[in-house]
Amino acid sequence: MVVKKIFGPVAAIGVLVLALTGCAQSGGGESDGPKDPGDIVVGFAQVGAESGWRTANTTDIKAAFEEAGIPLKFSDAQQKQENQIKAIRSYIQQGVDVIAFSPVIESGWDAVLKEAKDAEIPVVLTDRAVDSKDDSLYVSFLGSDFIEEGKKAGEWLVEEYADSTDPVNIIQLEGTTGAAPALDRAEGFADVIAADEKFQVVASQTGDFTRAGGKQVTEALLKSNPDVNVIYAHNDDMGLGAIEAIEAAGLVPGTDIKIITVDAVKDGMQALADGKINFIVECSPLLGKQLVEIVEKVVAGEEVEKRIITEETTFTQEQAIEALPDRQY
Ligand code: GYE
Repeated sequence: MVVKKIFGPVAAIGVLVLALTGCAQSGGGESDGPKDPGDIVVGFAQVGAESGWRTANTTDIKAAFEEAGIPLKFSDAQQKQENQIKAIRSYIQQGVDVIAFSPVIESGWDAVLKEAKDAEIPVVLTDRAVDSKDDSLYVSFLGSDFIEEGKKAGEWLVEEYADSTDPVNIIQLEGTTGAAPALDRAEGFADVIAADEKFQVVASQTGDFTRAGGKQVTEALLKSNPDVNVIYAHNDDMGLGAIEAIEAAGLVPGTDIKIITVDAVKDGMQALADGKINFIVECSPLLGKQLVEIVEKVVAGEEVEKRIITEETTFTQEQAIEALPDRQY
């Protein structure tokens, strides 16, 4: 296997190109000449519409393909793996040139990815990873480093409570069970807070990345853990749901209970600016342009980077106030 380092195109949000492995399969395989954008067909199997992040991601991907003049077949799996598998199988049957998808959970993809490989249809993973051992089942994986995001959340917390020796009781609102961002954001956070035993995750439950889920879980967990100091939510939407539950319990979010979230979508940033959230780790949903670039290269038979990591930052209240007017999503 050839492994070369390459420093590739820097799109709006910037990319860190880690490594380039092997040669991409070329799609379809009927003609040798370069394809017109209008003749390329891409099938995209989206997770769902569970969060502000997801809505921004869908809008960005659709807009990027429209701008590139590449027809996009789009399906929404409503957060169900079986629906995504069905959509991918139908794209295989239709003989699309490239399949892209954001796997709802990490496991269980080998069979359908093998079917795509056998049909010589290259697959691009966007946003979330699969746990397949065989990385020849996909040509590229474009998205964030979720472990790093969890670490950034933990680092802020350690810093925030640096001068205190009292216990810090934390409720964790997990993303969709088995999803890469839920597993990795929990792992990165746990690694960092393990440095000091005053940090205790007293309860951790899934809110499925939705606002309603975050609210419902927080309502229940506040009753069993009245002495909670911090809520760490794996995305803004669950944090926003938690705010509603905290206020309904007669407490002040951001003051009585500190809140850390991940994403930095507009509603989250507004709550941070308003002091209801205390810290947000950014996760960019703007993957459309880079996905188009990958598709164009793959179809042209060019090599593509195997892993492209999105560059991200973090926001405090002051930084959110400053960034909000120009925030795209
Ligand atoms: O953080 C969350 C969404 O996979 C990075 O999914 C994505 C996550 C995002 O529902 O809001």
